[in-house]
Amino acid sequence: MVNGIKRTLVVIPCFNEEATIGSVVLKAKQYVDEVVVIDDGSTDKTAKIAEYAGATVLRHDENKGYGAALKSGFEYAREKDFDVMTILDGDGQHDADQIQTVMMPVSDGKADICVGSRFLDSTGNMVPMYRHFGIAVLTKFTNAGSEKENKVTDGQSGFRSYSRKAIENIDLKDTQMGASAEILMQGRRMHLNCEEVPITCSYEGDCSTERPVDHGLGVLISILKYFEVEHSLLFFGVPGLIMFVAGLALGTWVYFDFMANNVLALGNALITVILLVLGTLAGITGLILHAVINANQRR
Ligand SMILES: Nc1nc2c(ncn2[C@@H]2O[C@H](COP(=O)(O)OP(=O)(O)OP(=O)(O)O)[C@@H](O)[C@H]2O)c(=O)[nH]1
Ligand SMILES: [Mg+2]
Repeated sequence: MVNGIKRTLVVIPCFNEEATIGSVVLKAKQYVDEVVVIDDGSTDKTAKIAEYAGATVLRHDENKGYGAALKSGFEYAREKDFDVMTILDGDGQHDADQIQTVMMPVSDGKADICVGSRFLDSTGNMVPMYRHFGIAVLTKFTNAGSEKENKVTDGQSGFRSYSRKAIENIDLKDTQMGASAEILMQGRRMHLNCEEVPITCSYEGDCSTERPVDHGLGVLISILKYFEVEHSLLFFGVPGLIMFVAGLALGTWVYFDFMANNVLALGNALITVILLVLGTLAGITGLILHAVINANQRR
């Protein structure tokens, strides 16, 4: 902050975006103090064009993934002491003229994370049906456990703003496309305020650089991994308890059947043992993970 004015940064993660990056940087420059392009090991002229258009370029020697590019953006914002960081894609799908709209709730101190949503106001948005469905499913998972006011309609949007508090506290682990969900899930744990504003997003000529099914599955696995860590007791404990109770019920049936007919139902007896062992193991795993995570957080 200089003389009470917040210092603003735009970060653009890029992998081979020479066709679009120049115009995105030129537009973005009008709205913030500095534009940084994270060139994620591009093999084309992305870095040269971005520099020429007036961006600071940070290069990864090799392609490390979207999440790794975001992580570099967060690190830069921390190092250079920025108050507000806005991230948008370099492939031209986002309209850089909407930077102010996305930045506003954060600059005004109303939110720590502001998500530009493709689904709040559908005018101008042409999200293909299958993507719409995939994003809705992933957003449902991301929102699980969030308070109502922090739930989002577009958990996969890459157009977002972050406050200084978010910049200082978000510590990304996911190096790939799961990063967008991880940020929201971390934000929830840290009680960061989350808001949404409507944005447009272009799908002309399909700008995606990854196959949508791989993309979706990767994100889902990453959300489940985070959920498993965040809610270890629930994740392991509930299935463990269900298996244990089912084992007990089946075991009781096997016992009474044996007493009545003097024949042991071997198959059911085996299933009983498996259910009891798996249930116990899952329960113990949940308890241990829960204790370790709690101890870590207290530290
Ligand atoms: N796919 C991909 N994108 C990267 C990577 N590193 C940086 N990016 C940039 O991240 C932004 C988003 O990537 P896209 O593949 O367009 O993903 P998306 O826009 O969420 O997906 P679509 O809605 O399918 O277009 C783009 O500006 C990419 O250039 C990477 O390793 N892989
Ligand atoms: Mg894209």
